[in-house]
Amino acid sequence: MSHDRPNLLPAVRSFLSSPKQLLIDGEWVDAKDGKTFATIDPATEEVLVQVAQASTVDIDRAVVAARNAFESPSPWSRMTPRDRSHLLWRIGDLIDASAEEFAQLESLDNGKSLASARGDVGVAAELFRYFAGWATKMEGTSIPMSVPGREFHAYTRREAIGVVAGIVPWNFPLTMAAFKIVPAITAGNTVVLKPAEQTPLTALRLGQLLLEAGVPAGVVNVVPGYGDAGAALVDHAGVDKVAFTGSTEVGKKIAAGASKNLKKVSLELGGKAPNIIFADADLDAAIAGAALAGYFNEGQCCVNGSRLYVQRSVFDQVIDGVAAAASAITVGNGFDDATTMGPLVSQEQHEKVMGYVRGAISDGATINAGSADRALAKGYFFSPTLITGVTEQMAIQTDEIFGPVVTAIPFDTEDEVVAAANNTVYGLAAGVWSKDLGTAHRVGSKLRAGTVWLNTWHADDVTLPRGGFKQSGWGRELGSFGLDDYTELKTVIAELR
Ligand code: TXE
Repeated sequence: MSHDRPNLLPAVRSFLSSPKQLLIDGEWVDAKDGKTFATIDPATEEVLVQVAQASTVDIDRAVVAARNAFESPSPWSRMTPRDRSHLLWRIGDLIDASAEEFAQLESLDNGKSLASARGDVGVAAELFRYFAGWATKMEGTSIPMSVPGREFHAYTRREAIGVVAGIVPWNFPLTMAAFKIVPAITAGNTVVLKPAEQTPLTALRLGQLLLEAGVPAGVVNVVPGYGDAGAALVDHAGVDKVAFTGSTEVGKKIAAGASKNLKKVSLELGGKAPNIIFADADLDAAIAGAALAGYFNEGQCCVNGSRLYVQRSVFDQVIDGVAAAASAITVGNGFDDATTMGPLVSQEQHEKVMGYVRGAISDGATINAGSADRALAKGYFFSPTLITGVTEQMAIQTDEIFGPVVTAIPFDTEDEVVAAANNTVYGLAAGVWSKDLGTAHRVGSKLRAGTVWLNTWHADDVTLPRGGFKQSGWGRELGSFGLDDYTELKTVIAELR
């Protein structure tokens, strides 16, 4: 078996050997046309398992189930906020109880190291527990009205939107599923989740666990499939909101599709984050931070710090340091304890990343660490790569690569680097390294990005909102703002006669 690993848990073996069906209306069912697709082990390039493939007719069944589960007087619509809160908390605990199983499945399906996958599973569990607190705190306000001679009581209510379609990518499969499911059900919506075709396994395992926790039938439906299944959700008249994380290209299609019947849309899209190191920074921390920014999660991260800008007087020192940090990363199978970087997720992604690096070399750029070739003979492995001698016009500098590739350019002045950093269609994340807090905060305020890190990178919490400026998205996820995009605001005006 391609997924054999020496330390595979019996629970994972048993999950892998059971049929992978669609979760619709609380039941595990085959696709109506019986189709399946293969999910590939990126470390071995072999088929891991076959998974039922949803098509338009299955999407319709799932949306109908979600609609029925939403509409009053369903068990879900009658559930009190307190009971929803307890349910969310219970799910968080159940994830923790199966944490190693989730981590192994994620590592097999996505390739990332077990250590990294364990971190993701912890975030998913915490997300359920954080939002458990919000279920009982969806408050409205009482608002005074001024109408001479008449009296009113006006107030607002935050209500669920209805059926939410969650369409997610493959870079953090379990956490991305949780990002969509958790705020949606906290607010009382129901969900149809379409995992990415590359990585459907942990979402299916999560589906099992939600049923086990007592989530009523139809409240969360899980329908693996390709882009056509996602497009069918976007087109479906029974869907009230689409929550998407993925490429900017598909995000535009989703916005256009959803506009036909004006569905609500939230989008978390691509990025090309600038990471700015000033000469007065703590250089050891900045170098380690630049490597983390560029190479965490195999660089397959929308907030990955892929454009490094270094003040000229320390440029060579920082380049040597980041190149050394890149070379110290151990590329290998995610199940090996020594591995700090697993394979890229798919052949497509592997070829895309190699193509960009080859393109940069033919454009005249220099490789300071890594190479343009596959890192290991088998598997979609690619070494962390650092590139200098690039210009702002090169494709490697303008396009989101979504691999462990960092480009570095020297700068002289603050104004010059701010202009270069903002010279992108994206605006998801950015970072500044300087011991001068005035410089750090001032430059941070000028960077057009939804998240700005000062003297750190990838520091995060489920309490913090995230999302993109410009073509990096619409709306914000998580934190206290995370429920806004999953609720409608109703104004109630009562005349006191
Ligand atoms: O993304 P897609 P892909 C970027 C990254 C990567 C590139 C391509 O640069 O190299 O996108 O990756 C579903 N209607 N990001 O092709 O296609 C699809 O099935 C509705 C950034 O994997 O955007 C999957 O579930 N849905 C990103 C999801 O969209 C459609 C994370 C994402 O796939 C659809 C991933 C359609 N027409 C990739 N077409 C981030 N922001 O984190 C596809 N899908």
